[in-house]
Amino acid sequence: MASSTTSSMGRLRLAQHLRASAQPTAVRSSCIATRTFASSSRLRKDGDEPQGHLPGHPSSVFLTSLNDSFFDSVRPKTLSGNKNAKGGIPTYRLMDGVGRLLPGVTDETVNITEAEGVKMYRTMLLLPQIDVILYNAQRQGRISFMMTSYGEEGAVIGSAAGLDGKDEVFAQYRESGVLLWRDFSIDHFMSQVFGAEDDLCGGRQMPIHFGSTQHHFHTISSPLATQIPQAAGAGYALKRTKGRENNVVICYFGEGAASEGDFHAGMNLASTTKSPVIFFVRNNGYAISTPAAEQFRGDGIASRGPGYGMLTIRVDGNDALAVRSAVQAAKAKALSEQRPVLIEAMTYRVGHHSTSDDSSAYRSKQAVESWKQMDNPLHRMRNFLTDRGWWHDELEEQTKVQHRKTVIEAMGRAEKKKRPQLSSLFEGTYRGEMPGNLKEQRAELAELLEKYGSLPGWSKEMAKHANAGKDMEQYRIKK
Ligand SMILES: Cc1ncc(C[n+]2csc(CCOP(=O)(O)OP(=O)(O)O)c2C)c(N)n1
Repeated sequence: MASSTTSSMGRLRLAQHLRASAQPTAVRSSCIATRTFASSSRLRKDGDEPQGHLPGHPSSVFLTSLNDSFFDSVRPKTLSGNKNAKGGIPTYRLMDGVGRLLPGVTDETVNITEAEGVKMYRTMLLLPQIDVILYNAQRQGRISFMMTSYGEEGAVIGSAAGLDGKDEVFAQYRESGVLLWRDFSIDHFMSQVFGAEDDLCGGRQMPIHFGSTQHHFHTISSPLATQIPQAAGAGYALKRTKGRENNVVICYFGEGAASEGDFHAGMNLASTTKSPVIFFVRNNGYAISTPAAEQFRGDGIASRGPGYGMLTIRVDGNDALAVRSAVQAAKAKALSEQRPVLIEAMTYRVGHHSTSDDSSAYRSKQAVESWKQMDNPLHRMRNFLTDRGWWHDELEEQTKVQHRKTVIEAMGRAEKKKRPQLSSLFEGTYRGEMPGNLKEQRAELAELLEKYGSLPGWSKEMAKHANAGKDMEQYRIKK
């Protein structure tokens, strides 16, 4: 029995030897290494063996303890040895809750001029003025819909300030501050919201669903996460376009949108194509009425970045200066390393989700009030500027009064403007010949206008359009 076992072992070894000698050298040596490891593995402790031989992951350390082998979190390298690290992904910030620089942070670290700091704060102050006026306008039935930026002024303006005006923006809907930072005129803003004749999107979009080619701001889509794969594609296009080597794409979305399939598709696409895209997630605590704690079990959205092999940073979204620095650094890395970067900005949605929402149904008014006080992005920026002698109470008052006047006057002008002529509804989507189905729909509308156009409701609506709907007459089907 013993001798037959020995001889069969001998045959096995001979067969292994013959197989190994028939293989290329690299494979042969890996077989030998595997046998050596197998024979001495009893003497080793978990983790001793640094080199595995797993297809696709040769550097994975081997463990034999099941308990140690499961994991549900990732830790940045910088945390090893940091005694304060109690777990969780760390957050980058420069200012404390009232706008003083943190120990170790100097003006050189912040690296901002008076002009830029003041422009940031002025733009941050413009957002709540627009918000309050348009929110009320919606309540009065003057516009159909509105979404505010309350509480997220630091994340939006800080990120805009970290970019160049030609970096491509793919926004969700709560980032109109990026356009304002890029000097999008308040008249264009209002024309969009009121669907006026001179709206850059031809009056076809819901209010605050902006788009502006000149400002490199791609038109917003309501279905969540639509912009994420688009941004990945645009990033790939940028890296292949001569003359755009210094530009990146920034893609904004909420933590709620990160639960969409398109989030995963877009992240993986940007990562595998090594495209210079900054994925900027505003984690504001809610997706309408669903709190973040009920949306996912991982450590925020930042924990997903390493899963896509993506450089990732979590930043205090209410510290506009930290957000600006994080975006600047992310842009530099995205360009020099040709890879996407994920930024998770931790903030709080102070306003209702939209004019179709009443947040008191799912959170207490006291909680909102306390978040408004705590780490308020406007207060922190104001204190930072005031400490340097760049801002004072009088300027604050003047700016608020001026912003209010500018917004109200622009709203008045937009409200008086005609809507686009009706036939333009069918134009602009296709460059060449209009498809037959659109022509049919246009003819059908022309017929309906012929039939009902003189009724009071119809004629009142038509009077709001340029040409009062007369441009549609040419599309009636000739009988
Ligand atoms: C595909 C899709 N599903 C659902 C909605 C309805 N919806 C609009 S906004 C929103 C919440 C989004 O939350 P988040 O992404 O966190 O952004 P926030 O509004 O908080 O800024 C939902 C569910 C939608 N627009 N599109």
